Amino acid sequence: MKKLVLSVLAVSFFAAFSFAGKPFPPDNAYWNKTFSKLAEYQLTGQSKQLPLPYAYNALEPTVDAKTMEIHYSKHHAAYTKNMNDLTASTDYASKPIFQLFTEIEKYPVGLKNNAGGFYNHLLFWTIMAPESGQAPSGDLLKAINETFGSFDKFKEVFGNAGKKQFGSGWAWLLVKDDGKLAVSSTPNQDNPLMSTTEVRGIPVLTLDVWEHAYYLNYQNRRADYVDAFWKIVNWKEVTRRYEEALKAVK
Ligand code: MN3
Repeated sequence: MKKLVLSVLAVSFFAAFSFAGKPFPPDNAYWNKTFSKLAEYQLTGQSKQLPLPYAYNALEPTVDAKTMEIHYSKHHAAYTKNMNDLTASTDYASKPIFQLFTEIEKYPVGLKNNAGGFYNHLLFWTIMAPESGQAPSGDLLKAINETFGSFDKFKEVFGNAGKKQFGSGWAWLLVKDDGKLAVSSTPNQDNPLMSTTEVRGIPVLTLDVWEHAYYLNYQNRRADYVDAFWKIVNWKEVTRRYEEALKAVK
């Protein structure tokens, strides 16, 4: 009897959420539909690197020109080429990579690593800009304050996600399916768009904490690199991405 009541409750619970047009918890189909509202949904496994939006030396002294050049022209170029090679002559060559991410366990691990590397760096370049004293404002600042308590507390939480990620990986600020912000970290080239990632959502800010991103200038001092990162965040672009993500999860 107790079991029956629980089942009825469970059915009503899920039915209630399904009626709202969104399965609970959000499934791969939900995420694919949500991602399809983003401009970057047009990216496929055959997409190429976009031009870097600034010169190699534009982020100095936080990121030195040599690091930027190797990072963009060697590391990011290699992920892109490998992704292009892996998807060429497959039936998913022209599928959006965001769609592939929503069911990434179905594909070869090389695709996860290289399509992840392709997209994560593409996003990373856009959310940095030459030092300009920018800071978040408006609805984004309000959401940061509501979620983390203050902007300083957010920087601490995000910074720790990057500093404490063991080995290579990324720190993320993302918009979850409920429109709320969250901070997370992922190993390797994983990201919050992937079905294999625990905290799923639309990333709006990210930081590469692979050694290749900082070793020439900071050597083993990853924490110094993470702390310096705030000087070159392109908050205008993060805000644009935040607004786009909010509309997509609605
Ligand atoms: Mn990198």
